[in-house]
Amino acid sequence: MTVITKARRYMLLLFFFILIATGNGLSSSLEPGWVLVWADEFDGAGLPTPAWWTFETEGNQWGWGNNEAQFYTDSRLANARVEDGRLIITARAEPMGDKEYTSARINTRKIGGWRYGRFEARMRLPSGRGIWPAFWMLPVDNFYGGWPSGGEIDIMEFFGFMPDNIYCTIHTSAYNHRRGTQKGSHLKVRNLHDEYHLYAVEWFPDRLNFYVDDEKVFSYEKTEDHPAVWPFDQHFYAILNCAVGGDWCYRMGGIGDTSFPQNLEVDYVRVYQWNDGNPHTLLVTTTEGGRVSYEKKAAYAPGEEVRLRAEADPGYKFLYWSGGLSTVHEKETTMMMFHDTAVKAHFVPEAEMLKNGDFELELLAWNRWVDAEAAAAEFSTDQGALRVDVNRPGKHDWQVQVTQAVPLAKGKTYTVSFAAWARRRRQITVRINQNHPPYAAYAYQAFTIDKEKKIYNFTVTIDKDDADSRLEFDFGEGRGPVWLDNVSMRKETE
Ligand SMILES: [Ca+2]
Ligand SMILES: [Ca+2]
Repeated sequence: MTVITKARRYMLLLFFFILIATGNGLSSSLEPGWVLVWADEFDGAGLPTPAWWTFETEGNQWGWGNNEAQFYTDSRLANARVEDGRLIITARAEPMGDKEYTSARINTRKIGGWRYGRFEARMRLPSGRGIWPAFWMLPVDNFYGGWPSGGEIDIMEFFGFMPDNIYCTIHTSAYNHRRGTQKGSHLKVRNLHDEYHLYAVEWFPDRLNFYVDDEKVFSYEKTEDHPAVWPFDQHFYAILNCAVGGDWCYRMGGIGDTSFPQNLEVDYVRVYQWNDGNPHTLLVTTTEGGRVSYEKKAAYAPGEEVRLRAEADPGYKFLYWSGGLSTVHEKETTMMMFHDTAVKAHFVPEAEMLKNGDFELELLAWNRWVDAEAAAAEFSTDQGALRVDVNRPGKHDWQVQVTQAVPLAKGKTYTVSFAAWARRRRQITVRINQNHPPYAAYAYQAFTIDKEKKIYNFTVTIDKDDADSRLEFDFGEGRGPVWLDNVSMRKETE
C-alpha cells in the first residue's frame, strides 16, 4: 500500500493532536497546513515493518563511497530493532565481512517516495569519534543520472568528532562534496545524546528549509530552473542509518577508542503534505498501448484521494508511472491531491525489453560509464534524445558506454533497433554482453553513423541463458557529440 487510508490517517492525526495536548516533545509551531500522510511510530516489536523498510547492504563491498568502516546487516535484530516505541539502530564493534563493525541502514523506497512535504524524525543520537548517524533522502528514480546528479537531502547528519553539531546539507551535480561545493549549514545543539530532538526538512517546489526542533538551520532555494541546481522535483525516499568511520573521520583522527555498542534511537518518522486550502487539478495522460481509469473531476479537494488504475491494451504491458507518481508505484494506486498534478502511464509492446528507450524520462534506467583513465565523456538528454559528448576518446569503443540490463534466454532471437546521429561521421558499437566481469559479448555489431538521423537495427539469436546480461552502446572511439533515441530491444515471440 502506498498511501495510508483515510481511517488510518485520521487515527494518526488524532494521535498527533493528543501528543500536542499532552505536550509530548512535539514541535508546537507546526503550521496547521501540514497534513500527516505517512508515519512510522515504531510501536511494534522486532524488525522494522518489512512493507515499509528495506535493509541496504549492496554498498558493503565498496564502502558506500566514503570508505566506511561498518558492515550493514540485513534484517538482523542486533543492528535494527523496534522496541518500546522506538527504532534502535545499533553500531557494534564486531568483525563481519571484511569490516570491524556492524550496523544497519534502512530506507522507505518501496513505498514509492514523496515529492515535496515535511519530513521529520524525532531522534536521540549515538556519540563518540567515528560515529556517523544520518536521516536523509535520495531520489527514487535516477532521472538526472546517478549521484550526485539526482540530488541528496541530508536532514540530519552528526559526526562524532564534531560534538554538539548537527549538519543539514544538499548535494546536486552543481553543488556536491566531491567538488567541495555542497550547500548546507550546521547548528550547535545541546544534549543530543541524552534527549530526543526533532529533525525536519520542509520541502516546497522552490525551496528546502531545514530545522532542528523549532530552529531553522539552513534554507536552500531554487535559484535556477535546471536539474544541476534543482533536481528536487522528483520523488525522494527516506534513509536512516548509523555509519562508522568514513573518509572525513579518518582525516580528523579516526575512530579512536569510542565505546561500542552505540544506538541511534528513533521515536518516529512522519511525512506531511502541505494543504494550501485550494482545490487541485489532475491531468492524466498515457503513451500508446493502454488507458487509465479514475474518477474524473474538474478539481479535487485538497488531500482528496484519487484511485488510479492503468490497463494495458492487448499486446501491450504497463511499465510505470511518471510525473505525480514515481516508477515504484503499482499499476493500481492511490494518490492524494496536494498540488496541481500531471500523471502519465507508460505502456510498451509486450515483447519490448527496455525501459525509457525514448529518453522521455531523462536518463532513467540507463547506466553510464567512462573508463576515466583513458577517456572523458558527459551524458545528458537533449531534445528528448540521449546526448553523449565524448570530450576525450579512448583507445577502445567500450571506454565510453551506456547500458541497460536485460535478461537473455538460450535459443531466443532478439532485435535491437535505435535512431542515431553524430556531428561527424563515426562508428559506434552495439553489444549484447554479460553485465558482470569479464563482460564477455554474446553478440556485437559496429555501425557507421553520420549527421543524418537514421534508424539502425540488428537481429541475433543468443546461445546462452544469462539473467544478468545487458545491452551496451559504445562511443569511446570518436570525439564529439553523438545522439541516440528510440532504442528498442524485442524478444521474438514464437
Ligand atoms: Ca514512537
Ligand atoms: Ca525521444
